[in-house]
Amino acid sequence: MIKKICIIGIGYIGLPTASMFAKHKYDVVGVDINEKVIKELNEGNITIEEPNLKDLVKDVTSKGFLKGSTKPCLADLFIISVPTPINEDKEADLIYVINACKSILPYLRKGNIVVLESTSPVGTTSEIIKPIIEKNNFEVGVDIFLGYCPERVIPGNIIKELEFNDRVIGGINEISAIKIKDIYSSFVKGNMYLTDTNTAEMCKLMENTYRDVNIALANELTKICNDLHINVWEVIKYCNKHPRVNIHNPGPGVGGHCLAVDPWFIVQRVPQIANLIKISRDINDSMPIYVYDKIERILNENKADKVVTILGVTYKANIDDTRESPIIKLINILKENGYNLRIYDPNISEYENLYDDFIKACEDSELIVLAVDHTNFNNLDFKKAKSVMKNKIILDTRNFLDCRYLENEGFKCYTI
Ligand code: SAJ
Repeated sequence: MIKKICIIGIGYIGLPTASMFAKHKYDVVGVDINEKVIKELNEGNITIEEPNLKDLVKDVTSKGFLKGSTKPCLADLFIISVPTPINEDKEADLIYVINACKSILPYLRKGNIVVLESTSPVGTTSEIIKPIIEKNNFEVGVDIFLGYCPERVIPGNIIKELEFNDRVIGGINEISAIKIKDIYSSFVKGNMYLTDTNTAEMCKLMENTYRDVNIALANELTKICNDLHINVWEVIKYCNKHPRVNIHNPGPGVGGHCLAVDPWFIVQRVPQIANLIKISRDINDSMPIYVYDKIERILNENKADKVVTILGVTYKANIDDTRESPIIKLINILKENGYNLRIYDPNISEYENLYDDFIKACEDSELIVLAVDHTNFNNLDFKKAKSVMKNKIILDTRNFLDCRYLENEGFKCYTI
């Protein structure tokens, strides 16, 4: 019987997962090397922005089902949910996974279950985690049950998707997979499909790669349409009326800790085969410079100075996360080229040249660049902004704003 769960890494995925188990009355300890995160957690607070997470954490910590600690402890189930970033050579840095695994060794007992949740290159569970556990003289699959059980949740809707999305669970052997499914079924209402660890690891990588490659196709289509003077948004709209076509949205690039990272884990393993995946990454990475070139052309065309307002810094809409954000790359390119920037993003609290007032961020500006499609940007007072701007130009990189309305208001509108 599983009673106690120890989760190593209580970030964007670990904390919601820990909270879900705690909600179902398991005795959960969330472990993190960040003392501030632990202190806040033990006071019932969270340090990340995610809808409904705050209330859930308050509830389970106040009832004593979830506690924070900087050290692991004895438990029945250990879940490793730490970051797997890429290094400069675009290879997975597994140091956090390795350290997390080593940190639980003194607490492992016969019959325990170990689950890796972190997105990892194929082979991580069987070739890296398993040998570390075996060093403690355990027979993995018999004494210790081991598997890979990645999440599939979208930031902004994590709590709901943790519960309702299907999962793929890879076990080091069948009994491990079955035991992991049993425990996750305490809160997962989606289907859970059982397989081996390498297959589950490849599924996780390929799901995000699928999306990245499709976005690359949309971004390449944008470049082609611009060259041929066709409106890409109209092309996409009509193509997607086909019952088996779903062209994704082009934009200023792909960010976040998943799509911009995971495809590289496949490329690193089979660089001679993964050509489409690599080229898609390169296309998506080229978008900030593509938007920069567009900004340059617009300003030249309108004989305007390099004073630009950027709306949005996060890697996508309605979140507070700026990791791998293509907008930061765009901002850096603009700065390197002598631009005077005014940045407005109510979802973040600190950034160079960040204004907390939209109208102030538009003062003397020559051009507004809509970089992120935060829903509340729909309510911005562009009429008022117009009165303080020098040139009344807008570049909408997401096809988000109502250009017809803005043009009626006297703006000149561009899209990518
Ligand atoms: N983007 C586009 N065009 C699109 C869709 C997205 O340019 O048509 C951009 C976004 O602006 C953003 C980036 O792609 O910069 C990634 O955003 P996203 O919403 O596609 O994905 P993430 O990274 O927030 O979450 C993904 C999800 N994976 C898939 O949808 C296949 C999520 O389900 C995963 O759980 C998550 O990665 C993860 O943790 O791996």
